[in-house]
Amino acid sequence: MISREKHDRMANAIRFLSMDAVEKANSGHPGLPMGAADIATVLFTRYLSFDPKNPAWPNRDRFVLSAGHGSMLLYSLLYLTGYDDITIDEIKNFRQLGSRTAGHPEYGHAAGIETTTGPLGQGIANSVGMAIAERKLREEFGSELMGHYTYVLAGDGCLMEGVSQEAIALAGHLKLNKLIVFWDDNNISIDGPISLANSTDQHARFRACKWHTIAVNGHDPEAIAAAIEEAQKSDKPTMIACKTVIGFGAPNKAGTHKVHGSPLGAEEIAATRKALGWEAEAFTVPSDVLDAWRIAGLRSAKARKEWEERLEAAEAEKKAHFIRRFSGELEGSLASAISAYKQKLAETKPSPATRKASEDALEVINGVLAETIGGSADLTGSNNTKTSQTHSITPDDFSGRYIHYGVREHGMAAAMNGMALHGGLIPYSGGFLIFSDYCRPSIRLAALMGIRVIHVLTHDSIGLGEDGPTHQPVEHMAALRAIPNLLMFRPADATETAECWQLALENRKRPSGLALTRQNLMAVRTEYEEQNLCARGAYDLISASDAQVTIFATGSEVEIAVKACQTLTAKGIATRVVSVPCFELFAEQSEDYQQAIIGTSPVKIAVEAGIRQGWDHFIGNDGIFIGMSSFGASGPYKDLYKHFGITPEVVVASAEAKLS
Ligand SMILES: Cc1ncc(C[n+]2csc(CCOP(=O)(O)OP(=O)(O)O)c2C)c(N)n1
Repeated sequence: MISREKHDRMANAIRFLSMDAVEKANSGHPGLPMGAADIATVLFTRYLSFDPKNPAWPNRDRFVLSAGHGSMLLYSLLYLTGYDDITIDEIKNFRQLGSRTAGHPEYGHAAGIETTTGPLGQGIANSVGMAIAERKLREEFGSELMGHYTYVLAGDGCLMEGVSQEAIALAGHLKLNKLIVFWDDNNISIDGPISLANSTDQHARFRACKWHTIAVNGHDPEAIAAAIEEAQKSDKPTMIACKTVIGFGAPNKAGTHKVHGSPLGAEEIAATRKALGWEAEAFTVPSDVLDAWRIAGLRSAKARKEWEERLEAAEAEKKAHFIRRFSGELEGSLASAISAYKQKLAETKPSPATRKASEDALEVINGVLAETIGGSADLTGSNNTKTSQTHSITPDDFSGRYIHYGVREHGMAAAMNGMALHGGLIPYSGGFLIFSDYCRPSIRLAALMGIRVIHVLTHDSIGLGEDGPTHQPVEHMAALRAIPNLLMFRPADATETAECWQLALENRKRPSGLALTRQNLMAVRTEYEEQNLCARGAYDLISASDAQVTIFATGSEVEIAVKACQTLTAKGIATRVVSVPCFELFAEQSEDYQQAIIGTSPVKIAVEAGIRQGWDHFIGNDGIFIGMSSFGASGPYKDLYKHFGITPEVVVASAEAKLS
């Protein structure tokens, strides 16, 4: 039992580390850590099951600081509870180049940072994915190996962001009762009081989404503790509204937006020291307080050890499977299964849409990998993401492997990040490429964090036809290619689709997107190649020595390139075709390889039913680009290709004109 006095001193340690670090950095957000210190102290000293010396323990409780600007709250907690990564020097180096204590918590910088937060709303939406992962893995491996809570601290900002609504609705629907959100209900954001912009009754909102809600004084440790215990017993996810004072303890600035995002200043810090009776110097935590925190950090070591014993005692195959799943390694037999499938494709030479080819590839993949968890934002039949192995998950039955995310692309992408971060699962989703715009903030964070999530993005061009320009991606490939560390694949046929899927799965430290067609495509890869030709990003599909014309193309336009090549070759014009399924992988090849692929043809043409941006790397700024420079239109897709001049005839005519 921690006395009130001890609790206050422990919470004040967070407050002073935070305000002193922000002061030293001359930048940062002291208000939230000071206001939420009591909540965090109760959670970390009494309830959170975690082990700073074994931070990756798969069955630890997850804590997500969704309000990432309050990063000093998390860094203080990690230092105080004894994580090796966050030393007092790291705290002193808050926000400095190369420190682990970046402005906002960054996944991978230090153990204990479960996800990168800062873009408001993302953390709470990630946490829904973490809670889904916990529930799914508990179903799969049993509660002796999986059974933990996911706790979130979210601010007004997180709850105002739209993505939080998608996340909350999904969590309530799925009855994720081990998800517990603390709302730092302090009435303040940057512009001033929340009343400037928001009148939402958050309790009514959460309840409407099938959550349990509780309201407490966020500075009353016993009330917070009682709320957590009540939440743990709930059969629904719980939101605990904690009334707090932002910048608690600062005599002149507490409760105002002045403490949100600026240093308090020496004078106010001195006044706060006086007000809270804190005599220790900056960055010094009194030894009794530090000891109490370190003891709190040891609280769950026994639970972790017992868990390890249970894993050790598990049946050998189950144990090995669990360990592999959390290592992120793929099943060894995947490569041979894909080879066998490619062999079959070479024999049958099918001509499906690549969205259907993706389903067929997934049928193979899902048969080998138990860790894939599919889904779609209400476009299952269009995205072809459901296979015979992936039954639907329902609120009361998590034995399936397929999530009906509802029409919630952003929430889906953020939840997928949470699942990947949790470990044990490889999430893939389905949506339209056009609506990658709705997922973009989460895809960007997946790329920044370096996590494996795979987005199946179908209906990838004007080739979708009649739905028209609102649904036809034009700038999307270029926009997604602009995100560092994201692999964007646009396969040309069934074989390339299988290869791109394999690459997406094998790339453990980055997310992938697969842009796939609605319309059928002819097989362009007709011979079996053991090697994954897409792995180099671009390769010679049709070679020609002394080619006068080289045509580069992706996805559905490879077929157009091949047909144009046939005509040009028949006319005696030596022509090559280069398939370019992935810009990013190509950019990683040796200079020699890149130069050889780009080649020296006097005429270089790129064909992609999107914008030119990015293609000059292949064709030079004097190259010919055949694609889109406007929005699309509604009509049968063949008419659209003609209307926008993306045809073999136009390619041939352009090549001839340039050569003459
Ligand atoms: C998506 C997004 N938009 C804007 C911001 C900039 N921003 C950072 S904190 C903040 C206000 C947050 O208010 P609240 O959650 O109440 O935090 P508190 O003031 O209590 O610290 C804003 C707008 C952001 N980080 N993310």
